[in-house]
Amino acid sequence: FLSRPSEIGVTCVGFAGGQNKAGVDTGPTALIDNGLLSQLEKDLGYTILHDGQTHTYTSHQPAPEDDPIHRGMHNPRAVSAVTEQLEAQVYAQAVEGRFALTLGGDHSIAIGTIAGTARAIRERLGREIAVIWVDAHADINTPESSESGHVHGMPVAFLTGIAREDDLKIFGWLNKDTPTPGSEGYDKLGGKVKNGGEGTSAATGVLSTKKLVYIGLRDVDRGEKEILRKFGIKAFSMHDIDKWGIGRVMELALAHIGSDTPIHLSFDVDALDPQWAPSTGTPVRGGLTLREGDFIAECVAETGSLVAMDLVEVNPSLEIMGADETVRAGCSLVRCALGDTLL
Ligand code: 6HN
Ligand code: MN
Ligand code: MN
Ligand code: MN
Repeated sequence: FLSRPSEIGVTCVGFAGGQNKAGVDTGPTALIDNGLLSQLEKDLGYTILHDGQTHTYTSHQPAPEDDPIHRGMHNPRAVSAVTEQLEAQVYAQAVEGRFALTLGGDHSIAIGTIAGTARAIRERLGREIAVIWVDAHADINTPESSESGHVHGMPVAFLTGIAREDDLKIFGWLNKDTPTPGSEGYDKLGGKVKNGGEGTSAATGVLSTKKLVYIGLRDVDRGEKEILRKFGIKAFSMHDIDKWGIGRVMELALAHIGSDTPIHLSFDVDALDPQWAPSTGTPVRGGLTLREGDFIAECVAETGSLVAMDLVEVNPSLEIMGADETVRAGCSLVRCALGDTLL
């Protein structure tokens, strides 16, 4: 149902406000300076549509003094404004049938990219997307369960509707079209209430919890584990990868999504072991090898259903010795997702 896109719409997001370490905003420039876009163009034959900018969205962001902590979240209005803008940019690419490639930036930007892809695919193909989230972390904290207050640990909660805000300037724009929790027929989490009884463990957001698969998890907060269990979310941890091997895990992950489902791949470079990707804000040892990371991207490419990808959390300013390695690993992941290593 999908033909291989010949055009890639690239969006570079120089944003670091979802966490507290400077430098992740320069990730896109580092990836492009390493030749990523020319590799996609010259070696793989794609047409690249890129405005040549790394967007900082400064005119959309409130001044820091106008963006106080809300429900424990740091920079909530800035992250909301940037992701709302990004949603429209990614939508504009994907709705034209282009592969939407977004270079981050911290992982909070996935609020915008996934919402944009979901809207475009719904409109263009009448289909719900699935998301493969490759990360050391689950990024599914609610503002209340988060210990850090960093929104890059929360994007999945907002996308699935597990976390919600009515304030349009604080992610309320995300659930304009989905029911308000607690309204008639819905429980406090936005889950559909069956036969007037307890709410089911289904939330309503731009992404269904049933269409989400994690790979590479190894640092999941206690509150997040509870959420994963409550909503029955499919997750393959490093333990699962050690046990079954990455080949089997990819078979299971893709089987869960089902064939013929448009896929958005959200790849946090910290899924890789710090040996391969040390220049990232929240490194966790015991991660994927470079080959396992590339293999994941290759398997997703092989489905022919990949419509969008984020590559996030490359922070060239951390670990001066290793920045090059991390950037090269990031470029490799993107090339593999776009079919480079498939014969
Ligand atoms: N990331 N679970 C931690 C938190 O602050 O909520 C870490 C989040 C990391 C987010 O790597 O994209
Ligand atoms: Mn992440
Ligand atoms: Mn992470
Ligand atoms: Mn932790």
